[in-house]
Amino acid sequence: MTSLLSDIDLLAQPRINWTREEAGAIYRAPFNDLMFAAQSVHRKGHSANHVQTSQLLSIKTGGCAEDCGYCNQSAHFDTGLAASKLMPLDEVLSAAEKAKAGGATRFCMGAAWRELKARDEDKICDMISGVKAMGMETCVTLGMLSDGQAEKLRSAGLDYYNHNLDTAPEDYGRVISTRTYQDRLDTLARVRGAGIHVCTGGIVGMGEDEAARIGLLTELACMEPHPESVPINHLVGVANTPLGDSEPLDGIDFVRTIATARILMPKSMVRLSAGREGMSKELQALCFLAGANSIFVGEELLTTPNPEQREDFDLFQTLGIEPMAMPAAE
Ligand code: SAM
Ligand code: DTB
Ligand code: SF4
Repeated sequence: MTSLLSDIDLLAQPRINWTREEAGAIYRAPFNDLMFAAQSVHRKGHSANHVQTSQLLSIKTGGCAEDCGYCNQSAHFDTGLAASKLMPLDEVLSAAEKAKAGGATRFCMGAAWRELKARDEDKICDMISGVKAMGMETCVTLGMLSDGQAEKLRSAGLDYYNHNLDTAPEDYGRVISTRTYQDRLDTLARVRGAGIHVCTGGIVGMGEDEAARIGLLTELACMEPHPESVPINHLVGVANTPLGDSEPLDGIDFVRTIATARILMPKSMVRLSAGREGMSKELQALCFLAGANSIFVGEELLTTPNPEQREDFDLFQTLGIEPMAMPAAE
């Protein structure tokens, strides 16, 4: 076994000075060694059989000015998706009530924006405070933030801000041209500075090479402190987007990505995010064994399908997994 995986107590302590060589050695370790270490690290920091559930809502769909090569919502590609205006508050709150009744503990509101504009700030703050008042955790993903906006969102009751690095810095230009990696890091710094929990991860299965996956994981694992929440998305291929026809990532490589995330960021929640619709229950079970402990529930992600509630309930039953309870209010 690589010496990097032999001391579980050491691995269970977060560190932020990972090198790509170390991350690569973990990623490429014999599968059984990798899984054993990932599950051992997982048990040191998390409950073995509990998985957190978040539910997404697209509060503003389509027509986005960015050109992310994977996205259904970019105005640069003709995906056939109808664009909509910002959803009214009452519709957002009734969707949150439904999500809560279905068992989700966090409600994540996503807008297809390049950045949050001043004219929308108050409306978003009302959505956050309304969802918070229901006792759910709140999360939004609204694109880039400028000075002062994160503080405003935090005051409204925001718990998490999602903003993904998506891929390794050297792979970024292949995927997105309308903003830089540094733009993303700047927004994440604003989120962190305002005392909001950071949710950041990436997408795999968009034709990247193994080095790019390892590079993404290393970037995330060198953030200080580690992001509280790390979504690992598998590309949901969308017709007429530049990356829509990418070859799906081999399942074992996907599990290696999850296991490496778990080991590099031992205390973070690792979310098995987009792409579950195309995954067998055996592959999802391996992801949980590798240390994934969060999923998106509900039949839709933002604009693409997610497994039905019944299927996820059956999966949890089969595996003896309990959904995590709502955390106590802060
Ligand atoms: N516009 C905001 C932004 O990009 O930060 C928020 C919404 S955006 C849809 C949130 C994230 O969803 C992206 O960063 C990307 O990682 C993920 N995502 C988008 N389209 C996807 C797809 N087709 N498959 C998998 N993940 C996707
Ligand atoms: C994240 O990492 N994945 C979610 C959430 N953060 C916002 C979004 C997945 C979107 C999948 C494509 C769609 O449904 O449009
Ligand atoms: Fe816009 Fe976000 Fe889609 Fe990029 S991922 S095109 S920023 S909605």
